[in-house]
Amino acid sequence: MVKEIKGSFDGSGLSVGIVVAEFNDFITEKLKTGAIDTLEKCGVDVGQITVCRVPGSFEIPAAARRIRDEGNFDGIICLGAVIRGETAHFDYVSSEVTRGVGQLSFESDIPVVYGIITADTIEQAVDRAGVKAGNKGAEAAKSLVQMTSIYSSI
Ligand code: INI
Repeated sequence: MVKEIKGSFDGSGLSVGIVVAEFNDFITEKLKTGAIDTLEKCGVDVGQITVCRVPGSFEIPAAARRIRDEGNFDGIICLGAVIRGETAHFDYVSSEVTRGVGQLSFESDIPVVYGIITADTIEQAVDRAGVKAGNKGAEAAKSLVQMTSIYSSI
């Protein structure tokens, strides 16, 4: 008989950190709201959610690492929006935040999930923050709850 490990979406009892970039906050606030709504739907107590605001997406991995090191969280959600139209250094910021969150996720005992929008235009970013193409913050929150359950089953 094959053993199968499969995550659940029961987030009751979890303590969650959310690191959110203030840059492009007209987008990132929607991601934050989507993430918190989804966590609550999964049974996470709102009093067990801590939001840490950082200036921009570049600062997300370092802040998330400190939150991880603090030791009181079951998982961390990283939220930001990097928009190509707005910066010549789009490629640097987007690749650094992606690399940093990925590395932190890989080296951490708790799940660290990626809810960073990297978009060519403001319209694309708006679509991915709840207008046409779902809400990346909500998706990240769902993944977080699922991954905490998977980690505890492995
Ligand atoms: N930060 C973002 O989160 N999104 C962006 O689109 C962006 N642009 O366009 O530059 C951005 N820049 C700020 C960066 O993340 C840092 O906060 C800044 O460089 C200070 O380290």
